[in-house]
Amino acid sequence: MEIKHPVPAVWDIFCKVVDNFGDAGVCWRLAQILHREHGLQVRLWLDGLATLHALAPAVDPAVAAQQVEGISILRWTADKDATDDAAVVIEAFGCGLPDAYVARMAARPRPPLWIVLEYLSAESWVDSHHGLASPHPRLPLQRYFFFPGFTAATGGLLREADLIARREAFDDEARSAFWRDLNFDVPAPSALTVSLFAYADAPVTALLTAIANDGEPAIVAVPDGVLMPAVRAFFRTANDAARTWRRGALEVRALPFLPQAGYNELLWACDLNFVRGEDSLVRALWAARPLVWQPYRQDDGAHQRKMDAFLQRYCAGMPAVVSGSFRALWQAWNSDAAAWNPDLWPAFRAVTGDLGIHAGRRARELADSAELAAQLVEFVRSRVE
Ligand code: TRH
Repeated sequence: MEIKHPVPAVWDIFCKVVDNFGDAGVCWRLAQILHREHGLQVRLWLDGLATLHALAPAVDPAVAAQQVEGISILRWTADKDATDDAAVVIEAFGCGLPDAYVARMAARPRPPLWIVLEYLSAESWVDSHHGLASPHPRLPLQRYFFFPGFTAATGGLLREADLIARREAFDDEARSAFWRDLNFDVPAPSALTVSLFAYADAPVTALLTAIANDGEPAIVAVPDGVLMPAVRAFFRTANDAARTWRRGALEVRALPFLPQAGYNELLWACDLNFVRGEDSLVRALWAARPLVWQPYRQDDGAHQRKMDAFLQRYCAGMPAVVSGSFRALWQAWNSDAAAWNPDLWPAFRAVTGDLGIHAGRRARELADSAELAAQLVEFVRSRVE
């Protein structure tokens, strides 16, 4: 029988909120899985507690040190040093660690394992970079680069152990309860339900116009955020209190920004999900529904390469006629409004049934691969033996 070496119990995760929700969202999810499923003591050092509060309302943004769901959440400010008894230190998205903390890491007889958690990408170079070590330029320390990804050569994707079972148990009754709890009518079965989460530069007006003109009923649910000005402008209303607007076949519902668990349910309750950045993309994949992704825009065009690489992987095995309509809508959604033409939406809508089957297949394949937090734990185990 294989005897597994124990994994050190105390882990620090350092995270800076650059902007948006993804950095905090990924770290919070990772912290929860490490604690709940691997029994680890996790401290999350975060500079943006208000962002985490939006995702996890139990977190009090005014409290510098608190325990939520078994995880220590510590406000991280530039002038404040971190205590340093962790055996594993995760630097999320290259946010940097406090200088004094790093110096003490190097001074310890057995320095902690320093892991840089990187951004998700489907690009092929990730396979050969995952797990590589890089020596610190001045101190006797190594940093290991851990890449999330879609192949067996990468760190995989975050997935709670019970996620797929919870999604499968989310039946019609749960779906109806989801809408009622938000004080909305249960959508008619004939309506296509769509969740819409995107950056402010997405061609929202073009999409809403296309859906309104389509003639087939659709309900678009928009969590509170940067899209609301464009939605209000589309309906020519400044009424902040309104929660539902209609034009033609289109109904738009203004949702609150949901806690992370509620956002899962929104994705399960909808027939089609528009997502952005990193974490909501992964959530949409686990939701096993058709999806449209807007990657986080980067000045050097890296987002376009990321999208192309993802599309290449995701569309493998998709019939050409389906992938043609699918890719066309994705490209237009990631361009400006001038790239839209009236055929895009009807062509996409016509293939949503096929896209649903494909999404189910992809979710099953991905769920057969090793999960990110579990791989991280094994990575640590293999280096402390
Ligand atoms: O918020 P984002 O745009 O974050 C981005 C990306 O992570 C990007 O990689 C990073 O470089 C940039 O920030 C700085 O998108 P993302 O990653 O999908 O994170 C959104 C989080 O918000 C995710 O955890 C889901 C959650 N969410 C809710 O909990 N409730 C909601 O109502 C919505 C819309 C999202």
